[in-house]
Amino acid sequence: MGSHCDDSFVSSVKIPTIKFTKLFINGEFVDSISGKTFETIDPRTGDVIARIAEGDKEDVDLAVKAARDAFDHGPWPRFPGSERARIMMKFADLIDQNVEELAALDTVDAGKLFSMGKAVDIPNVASTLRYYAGAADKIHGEVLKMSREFHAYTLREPIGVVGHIIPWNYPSTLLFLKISPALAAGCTMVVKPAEQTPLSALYYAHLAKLAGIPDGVLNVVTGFGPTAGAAISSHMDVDAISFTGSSEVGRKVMHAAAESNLKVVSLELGGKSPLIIFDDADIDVAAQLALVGILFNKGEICVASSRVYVQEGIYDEVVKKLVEKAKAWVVGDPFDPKVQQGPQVDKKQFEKILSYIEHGKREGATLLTGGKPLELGGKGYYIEPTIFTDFKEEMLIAKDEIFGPVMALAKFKTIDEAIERANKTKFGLAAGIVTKDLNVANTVSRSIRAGTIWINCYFAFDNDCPFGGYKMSGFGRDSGLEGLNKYLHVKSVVTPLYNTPW
Ligand code: TXE
Repeated sequence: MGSHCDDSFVSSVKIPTIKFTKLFINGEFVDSISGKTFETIDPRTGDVIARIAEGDKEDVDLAVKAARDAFDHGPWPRFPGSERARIMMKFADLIDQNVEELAALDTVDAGKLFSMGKAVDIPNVASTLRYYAGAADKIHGEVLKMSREFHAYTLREPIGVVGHIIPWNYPSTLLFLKISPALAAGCTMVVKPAEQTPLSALYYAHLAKLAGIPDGVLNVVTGFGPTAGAAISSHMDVDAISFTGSSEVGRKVMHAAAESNLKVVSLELGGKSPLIIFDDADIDVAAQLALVGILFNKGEICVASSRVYVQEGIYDEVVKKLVEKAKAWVVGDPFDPKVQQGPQVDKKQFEKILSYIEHGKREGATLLTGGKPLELGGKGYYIEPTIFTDFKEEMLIAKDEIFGPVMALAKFKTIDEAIERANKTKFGLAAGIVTKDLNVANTVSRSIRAGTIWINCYFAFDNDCPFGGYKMSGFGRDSGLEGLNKYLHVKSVVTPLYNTPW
């Protein structure tokens, strides 16, 4: 069921006035060439927040041209790394000075918790910029030990013009996981935010200009995937593309890259991450981890622990705790500090999640709690925390990424059974293990095919920790120094050691 907050709640937070609604190309806010605009919607009410410039292929062409000129002739890739770092540090300071406004933009646009944005998401964005600023003057190759009499070394050079396509679930975090390392590397870029959440990206573009990022280095084209997004992934003058979104669109991006200029591609796609709880776990801690693992950010997080496997000895107790906790979970206006879960991002996702819940019932899984939309004043896209049990990996609710507050729970007997069932998925983004037994933790972490394994924790992200997928969760890594390397080419330079005639 999920408890819900009083609908009469009135936020004391000032809802931001929307200052930036146009494309940001070559350091200027401009209308789209067609003059078209689209609506961005507040998922708390379904109301229109603002009309945003709708970029298309011609606008992408202008943005790529600006990025190309800035890369081929501008100062950014030619600056010493320390100068890029200085400007990036200033950008981070400006973000710190605008935390409330940025957090509020992501709350009205995506339904994200304001308290979380203010305390975690937006400050982390500044810290990601600082992490990569710290690396900007430490980008170097190595001297090679050649087998003949040559002196040889490698250089690491910026990959060029990068296209970043961003989803709506973490409009700030995912934007900075991509642009921060690319900026540090000396690349120039065209960003397309998701059509559901364009507001904060335009605000960040304004701050980037104030920080002194030269014109053309960071361009933002708002618009839709099949038009603006596709124009970036098929552009002949974009050298690399970094995409986060659905596996279905990831495939299209890769196809467009192959059909155009074979640009470098990295994809961070969906997940169906397992959390395995063993008999020796603390029951309350395990239940809390499992619940937060699926309900955090209303389940709109690619690493959500959407399949939970509990060992038979503690299964009944964990189920009891989980249901109690799910019923006490507070759903409501994301500006209210008491609220733990806001609305789903839009009507399409809301309906998609409800249709998966109906599938779950029809497929024969047992609905333990939740399963319905929440009527909060008759408005908004709120869904009850929902738990199904007795699922089989063949069911749609266990196969597909639902991207909502819907957990599939099952009982297992042995460690081998848990490993086999956890790996029975086309995805491989993350997994969690709860146990006090080191041997069990080590065995399971090496047996699960996924890019991140959390032992006795969940969502433990860090700037230094590479993040990405196995299998259909994609390839390439964001975050950490791996996340910087993807924006760098390695060049080998070779010369005879003793001026030997060649
Ligand atoms: O994603 P899309 P949608 C998953 C999640 C969700 C599902 C659908 O399961 O329910 O995807 O969400 C741009 N060429 N994830 O439809 O369409 C689009 O404009 C180039 C997981 O919103 O993949 C947006 O900017 N770009 C995920 C971005 O791709 C295109 C986060 C993502 O949108 C395009 C989001 C095209 N042809 C959804 N079509 C994660 N891994 O965290 C669309 N886009």
